Amino acid sequence: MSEQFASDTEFFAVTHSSPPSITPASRVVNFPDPMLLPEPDVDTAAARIVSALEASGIDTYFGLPGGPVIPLFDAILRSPGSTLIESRHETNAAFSAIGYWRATGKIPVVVVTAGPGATNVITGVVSAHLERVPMLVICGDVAWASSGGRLLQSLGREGIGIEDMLKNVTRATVRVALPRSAASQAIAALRAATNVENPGPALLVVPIDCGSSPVEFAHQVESIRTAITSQIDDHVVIDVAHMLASARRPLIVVGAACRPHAHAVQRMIETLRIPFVTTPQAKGLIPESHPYSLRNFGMAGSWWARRYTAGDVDVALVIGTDLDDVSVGPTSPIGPDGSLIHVDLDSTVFNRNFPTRLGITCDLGPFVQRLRTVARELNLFNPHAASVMAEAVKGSPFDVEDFRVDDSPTLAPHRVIHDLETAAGSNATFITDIGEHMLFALHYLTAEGPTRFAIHLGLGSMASGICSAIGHAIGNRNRRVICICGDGGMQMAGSELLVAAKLKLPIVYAVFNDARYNMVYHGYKQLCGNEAPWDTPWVDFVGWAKSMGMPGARIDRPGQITATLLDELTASGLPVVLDIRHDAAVRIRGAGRVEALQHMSVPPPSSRMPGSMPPPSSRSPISSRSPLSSRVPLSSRVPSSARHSMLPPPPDELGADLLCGTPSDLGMNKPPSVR
Ligand SMILES: Cc1ncc(C[n+]2csc(CCOP(=O)(O)OP(=O)(O)O)c2C)c(N)n1
Ligand SMILES: [Mg+2]
Repeated sequence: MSEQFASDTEFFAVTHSSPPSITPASRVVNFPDPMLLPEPDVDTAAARIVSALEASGIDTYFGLPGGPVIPLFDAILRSPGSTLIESRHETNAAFSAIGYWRATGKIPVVVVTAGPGATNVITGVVSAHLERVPMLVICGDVAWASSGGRLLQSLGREGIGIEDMLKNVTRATVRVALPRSAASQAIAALRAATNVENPGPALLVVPIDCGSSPVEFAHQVESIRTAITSQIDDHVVIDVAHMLASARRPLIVVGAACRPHAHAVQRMIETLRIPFVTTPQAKGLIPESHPYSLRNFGMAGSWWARRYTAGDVDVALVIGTDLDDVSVGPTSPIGPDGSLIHVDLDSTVFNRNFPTRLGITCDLGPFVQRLRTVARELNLFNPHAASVMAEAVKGSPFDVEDFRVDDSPTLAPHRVIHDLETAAGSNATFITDIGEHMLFALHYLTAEGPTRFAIHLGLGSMASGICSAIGHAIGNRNRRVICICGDGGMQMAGSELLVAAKLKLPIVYAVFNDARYNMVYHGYKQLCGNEAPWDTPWVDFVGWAKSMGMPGARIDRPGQITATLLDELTASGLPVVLDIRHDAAVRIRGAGRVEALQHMSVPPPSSRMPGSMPPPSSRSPISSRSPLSSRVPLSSRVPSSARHSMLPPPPDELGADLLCGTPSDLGMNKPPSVR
């Protein structure tokens, strides 16, 4: 068992004879005793693993078979409670698994074979790691124990060394060494993946000789997880409530880690009466039509968010995001002399791209609930924020205000988004892939709840959305799933549509077809002043869909995508491909990937240099588990000279795109057309 797991001290193992001394709390997860499980038909170690996982709530496996992993696939196929989704590529399996988890909250298992199966899955595992998606990754392996010779596809130390390869991106790496311990080890890996403080992928390697061995005896172990008790220091919460209530221009930044607590965050915002933005990955977490919503911040951020943050926010409460470049975009969530309060379970996100005035390490749900309660009890709310916000939202939040009625014959991408949104109906979930098309989805879609929008910007890998859409559709068959993607992504992962067809998932794939890597095209032109086509011949995606037995339609006019069209196309229950010939020259001003890369291509400002940070005593994050040692007023803890905004660029570059915009556009109600 890996060191990572061995050092994990929050789990307690007790025998049946000694009842647990720990009081189970609401977050306690019980893992089964492998010995108490019903005997599977074939009691190989692999079958015991599958039985143990089934008893832990695992019902869906994503993967691709191969020789060394065959005992596991056999066990899954024989298990009545387990469903196997066979993907066309291992990383796509992991992306689909991420989507399944997002749609259901159920832990997925990804099963791959030794050698290329394991190396292929890595991108998807990294994505799950960065998005903190709990996931068990099972790799079959050759019979390494009999080694000393040379074996094709060996994942062991003398071969590929998969444990070393994945150690940075997994919560545990566990190799089954004894058939009788296999089920316990699988549960150990699952436990590490579902660690509530740091969820993510965990690796279980099952060599074929272990997996196929009969198991007559297994250890009797019962595990009980202790609850996390996030003891929030009330003095901290009261300080935060006062700061927000008395701020001149306050802001709440809602990140993706707030997803399980969306309702509590909304109620806290309503009590404090403070405008909020969501990061791209949190888009829709609180309905974007909410009266305090400035819509999404960061990449392709709304003009409401950009206008509001252009005015030097003096107190920002940032919850559940690392404030990376795509979460923030061209305007800073905090003004030069403002106070940034950062709340996260992971304290390593504090004081990175922006100086943190106060870092609070805690469970987000209890924190926002406590903040709301304190604000209500003390009757604290911000009386000015609504009028400050009213100024920022006088103009349109959209880059092209009248995008819904843009009848340009060349078919503007923003018009496509409107047509899709209207045709899809209020029950749809939109998932976007990675590329220029995602900027239009982020900017122009209005997401009305936490299940209405998904983007996988942890890694930002092409194909992530295309495959995640499959997991979403498996997880909730009552929702219409629309995937916005590019022709490049489709060429990379389009074969996964065969999986959706096999499962009869009527996902609508809206392919923004421009016969090129449009995001790279614009980026190269903007960064290097040069043009390269990065193109492919025009692919006829309707014909391509037809060749795989799926319906499709060519879209080249505004208003062509309607509810009737989508109903007709999805009537067969198969996935549908829309080949959308849009105008690839249309951009959203500023706030894109290209602008972020431009800012990264120059040395960081001097304030970012070592030595310019605030002294450690004044910038140490405060853990909710270690009460504040001093009661120094928060406003005096960080010298104002040290509270520069480090990223993004200075206000004079606000939202300006070299090609199509200037800061003076900021105050305009109707930004000029970008064409
Ligand atoms: C796996 C992977 N390879 C490369 C990239 C870099 N990249 C980002 S967007 C993009 C172009 C995507 O093209 P397409 O799917 O056609 O979308 P478009 O930008 O044209 O809308 C590329 C190559 C990436 N993000 N992921
Ligand atoms: Mg393209």
